[in-house]
Amino acid sequence: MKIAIFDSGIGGLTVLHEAMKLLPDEDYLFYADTRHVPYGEKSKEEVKQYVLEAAEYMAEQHVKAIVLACNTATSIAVNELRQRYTFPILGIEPAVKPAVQNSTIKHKKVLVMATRLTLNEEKFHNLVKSIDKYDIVESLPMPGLVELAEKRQFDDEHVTQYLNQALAGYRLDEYGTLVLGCTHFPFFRDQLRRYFPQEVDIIDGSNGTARHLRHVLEERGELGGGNGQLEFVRSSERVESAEELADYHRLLDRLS
Ligand code: DGN
Repeated sequence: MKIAIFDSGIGGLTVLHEAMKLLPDEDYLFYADTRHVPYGEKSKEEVKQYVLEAAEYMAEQHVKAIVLACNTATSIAVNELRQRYTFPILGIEPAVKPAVQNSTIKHKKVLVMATRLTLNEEKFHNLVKSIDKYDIVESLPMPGLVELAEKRQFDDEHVTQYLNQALAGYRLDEYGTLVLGCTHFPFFRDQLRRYFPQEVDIIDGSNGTARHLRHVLEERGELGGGNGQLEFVRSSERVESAEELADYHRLLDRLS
């Protein structure tokens, strides 16, 4: 049985990449809902519908777990999916807790970058409320980074143009930690790095999610049994073309 890793687009590859490093003896199905990407600017109801449809497809593929490698999908649909299925459903959410601990020590603030939908959700507000005692957490939607990633525009020219505009007016030396709260954003880690002082820690949840996955499978006695086989699906259609498969492999290489 395989592990399904889901995202609206290529962001989930950042989690798949970590999972493959940590759990090489598994088989993986990577599902990208490319027909409906981006989720971040859509309504909650629409996104929930898309995620439920995708989960139905994945559940039919004999998976032993589904990882929602998408902060937006997690905040909208993880609870409902857990009620529907008996196998584990894992999610990802902005790493606010470690960021607050880290920034408090430094007497600095936290900047959380994510999609608008994630940042507007009650789940995020409750998370921040329970942790942010000194009111140091700020958030910034970065929809342009999802768009650039989906268009494979990783070059400095496009990215710099967007980041200059998005970060204008921010005193970036006031932050101690930057949280990448959207799985698409680690593709731009190096470029973001250049904007922030060296002491700013940049964190994302991909490694933590992979470790959580290992823990859950271990507890259930379901670790291993595969050999790193990878299969890609786009909005419930299997990716067969050599060109598209090569694109996914190039993206995974980019994360190495
Ligand atoms: N990668 C997704 C996330 O982590 O929220 C969202 C991307 C999108 O569809 N806007």
